[in-house]
Amino acid sequence: MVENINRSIPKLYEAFQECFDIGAAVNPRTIFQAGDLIAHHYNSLTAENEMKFERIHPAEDTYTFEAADRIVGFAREHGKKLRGHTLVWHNQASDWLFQGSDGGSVSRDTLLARLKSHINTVVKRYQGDVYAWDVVNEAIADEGPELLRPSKWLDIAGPSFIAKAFEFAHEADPKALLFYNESHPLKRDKIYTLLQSLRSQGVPVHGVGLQAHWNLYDPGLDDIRAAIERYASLGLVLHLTEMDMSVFRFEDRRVDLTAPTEEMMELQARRYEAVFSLLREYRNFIDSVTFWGAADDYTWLDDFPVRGRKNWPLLFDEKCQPKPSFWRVVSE
Ligand code: 9MR
Repeated sequence: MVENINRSIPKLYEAFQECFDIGAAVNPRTIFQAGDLIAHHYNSLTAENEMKFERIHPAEDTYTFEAADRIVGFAREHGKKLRGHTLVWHNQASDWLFQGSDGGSVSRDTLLARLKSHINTVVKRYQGDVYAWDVVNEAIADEGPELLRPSKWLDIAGPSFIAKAFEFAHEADPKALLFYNESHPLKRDKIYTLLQSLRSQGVPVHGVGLQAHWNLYDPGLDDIRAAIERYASLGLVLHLTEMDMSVFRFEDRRVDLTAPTEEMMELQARRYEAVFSLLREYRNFIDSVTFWGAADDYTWLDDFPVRGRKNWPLLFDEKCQPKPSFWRVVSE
């Protein structure tokens, strides 16, 4: 256990009670190592990897629910909301899904039938626990004029795999809120185009997830504001689904730091303060803000974009103690 938490400090989620839920992405290791911190400060949880295709459905007739079930059990025990992540992604999708019995590419009909069966099984299993699903994750092209990113989903099933996924999820759990989840605020026009087209076809999509993997310098507040306004104009619910604030610029590959500098932590506190003050302004549109981790003892950024380089992107430090960023965010 790394944590020894101070229960007399404000609960993070209570500081935002009038605005939106405050969530954390968790995994079996963090609910074990930092369970008290998670239970104290966050009122919504997302499984970081445990509900993804590859993890939960590694072979056509094999489902591995144990790790996801453990997270669902923790959420139940502590009365936390749960966001489901994620049903369709180009990444962490099992290879068998796209292969036919002859080893070649599967047909469109078979792929869609497999998708339906997967979504039906997973969504029904967590019906009543998971109130919102990231149904499709990062389907939009990172660059260039194309709307959609090249993927096996797109190659085999064509663009309608997106609408199909939402339809299957809605059929499996008509009460679940269904989200399209994407990364960068600069993709906002493409996201808008995709969502508008889904809405005009009557596809059951209820919300946009804005991931928010940001750093001390980028993106600018104006871009964040513009993205929020654009999505809000669609009349959809907005969730910030994967927030963190790396201390490095994306291009910065230096590996010489063993602890964050004071200057970095001050800059981070100012950024978080400014970001949360912006989010409060849009509280009528934003229902949930989830951090992609609970505390700096574990973050996916320790392995990205430089494997093994420590990062300190969250509101609590490696010992689960509140950082300057925490104080600035709760005392607004
Ligand atoms: O945090 C996740 C990390 O542990 C996995 O190795 C990685 C696999 O690509 O996925 C990370 O989570 C991603 C999330 O599911 C979707 N948006 C981007 C996140 C960071 O890569």
